Amino acid sequence: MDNIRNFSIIAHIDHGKSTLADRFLELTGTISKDRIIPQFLDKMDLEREKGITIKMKPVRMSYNFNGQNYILNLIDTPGHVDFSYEVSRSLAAVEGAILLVDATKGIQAQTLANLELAKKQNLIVIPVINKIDLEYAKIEETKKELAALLNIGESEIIQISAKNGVNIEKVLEAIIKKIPPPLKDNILNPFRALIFDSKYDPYKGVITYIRVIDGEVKKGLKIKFLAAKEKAEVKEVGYFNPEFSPQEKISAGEIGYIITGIKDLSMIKVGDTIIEENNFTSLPFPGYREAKPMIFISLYPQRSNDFDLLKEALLKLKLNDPALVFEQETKEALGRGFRCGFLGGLHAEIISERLSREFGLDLIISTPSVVYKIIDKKNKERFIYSASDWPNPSEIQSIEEPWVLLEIITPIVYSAKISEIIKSLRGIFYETKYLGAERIILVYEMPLIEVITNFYDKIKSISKGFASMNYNVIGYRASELEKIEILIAGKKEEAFSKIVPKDKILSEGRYLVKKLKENLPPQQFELVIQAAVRGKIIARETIKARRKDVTDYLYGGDYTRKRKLLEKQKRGKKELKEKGQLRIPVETFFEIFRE
Ligand SMILES: Nc1nc2c(ncn2[C@@H]2O[C@H](COP(=O)(O)OP(=O)(O)OP(=O)(O)O)[C@@H](O)[C@H]2O)c(=O)[nH]1
Ligand SMILES: [Mg+2]
Repeated sequence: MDNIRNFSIIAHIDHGKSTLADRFLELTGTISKDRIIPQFLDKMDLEREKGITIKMKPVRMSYNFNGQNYILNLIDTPGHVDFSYEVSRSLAAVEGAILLVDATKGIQAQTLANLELAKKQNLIVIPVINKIDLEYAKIEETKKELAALLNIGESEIIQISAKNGVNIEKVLEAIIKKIPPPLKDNILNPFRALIFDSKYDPYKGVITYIRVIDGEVKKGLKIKFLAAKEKAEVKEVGYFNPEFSPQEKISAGEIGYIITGIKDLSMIKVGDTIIEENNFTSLPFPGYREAKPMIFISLYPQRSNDFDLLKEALLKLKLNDPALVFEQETKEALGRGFRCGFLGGLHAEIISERLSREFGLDLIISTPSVVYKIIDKKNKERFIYSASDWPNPSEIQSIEEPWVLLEIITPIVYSAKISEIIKSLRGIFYETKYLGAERIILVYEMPLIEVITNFYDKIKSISKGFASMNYNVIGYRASELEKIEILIAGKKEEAFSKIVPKDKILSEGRYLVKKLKENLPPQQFELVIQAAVRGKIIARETIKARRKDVTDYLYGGDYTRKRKLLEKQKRGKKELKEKGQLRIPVETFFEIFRE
């Protein structure tokens, strides 16, 4: 047990976590050099297409240092702000974290946010500067910033190139020397483990990812889940190699998985504690704080028969992504579906894509919405999660929407342009703070809805990728808002309804119909698209009737991938055509929501 080290790699997005993990896998011989592909642990289709990590990934490695063999349990984490729940969960399973900073970018918003998470868990932090091979790397400056942030000497910071494999051994040495091994005495206690992640497997049922805190677990052990109050028998235990690798047992201090054959999806909760069945004294771990959804989207199956499939799919995805929340709802125009809560726009897009790809579901997806507070004429408070539930204007006395305190770290040269955008999105200046000589932290107050819909992409592109942001909800504020409704071929399409500030009705209405025109698949007949407010038409576009092959129009972009999609979604398409209904691919919805 003295030779075990458990650690995560944390950083801002793209700072090189998964690339560093590649070098660890190589150097420890976990994966042979000829089998390594860049970002080896990013296995999911969507991770590879988007070039980002979405899920945390545990992997067990063994490494010989000074004649001693060590077990290194690594958890690679995502850097995008929408997946910070993955980071916080991984940190509860380890004793230390590598804090990686890209030398060309310096400290960024999620460097700070993730460091905070690590500190809260009292983890040992190993500071590492990456990408020193790049010509424009600002190594000295970054070192200064990081030393000041952590209150340490600059000599403690390791400089590496994860891409070229420079100084990786030094990081492994620091892990072994600085991060403490798990507590020794715990091995004598009865078995107790924390569930930090889980996954559904069609053959094996639920696979729970655990950090064993006390005792050990073997096949045949009778266990119980404390919060869920359920019992089960262990069918298989193992390590992450990174594939599931069955073992005789896993013991205190180790990270691994157990399979119990449970198929009831609502039974296993990430953050729950597992103990031996006949143990009545062990206490539960504090568990995880619940993820707090920021935006809501309604998902409806395009074929009403798919409702049960959608429900099952959401339950399965929730096992793998506890930040997803959902609740059943019924709407006149759309039938039975789910109101889903997400941590941000990318999170919503990823889940919707996974529903489509992994479960072959065709979905109707509503415009992303925050939770609006409406005081009606009878002085009653109502919370509205979707534009389609917006009350009749005659019933509304006042409206409030959530606001955030927004912090943007940017090189000073881009700050004027960024401030301009923020102001156009109703932002109110709060303060600026300086970070070194060339960078600044802009602090603004802004409506949450403006922050979570494409704002990040905008400031990224303006700042050539150098600006980063973080935000916290500060409460509700009064707003003047209106609902824009969309009519396609004269029929109201509730999914596209949107709540906008009163003074932006016209520009938003025009923009929405134009966006729909550009993205909707043409039909056999001319299609009129209209935007209306309080029953009055404010904008209009027409899509000409289609002539040629539908598939050309249905999908833009990469043809082979779309082709595969098409195969998957064939089921039921004919039925829709016969009914003359629009069929819209998942990515088209998000294309339309993007500004
Ligand atoms: N030149 C150079 N590029 C690097 C280095 N390390 C990583 N990169 C590149 O940086 C990009 C992002 O690397 P990733 O390893 O995916 O970054 P990440 O931190 O895992 O990203 P997320 O998981 O999405 O947060 C890739 O294009 C890498 O090739 C390095 O040391 N030098
Ligand atoms: Mg990654």
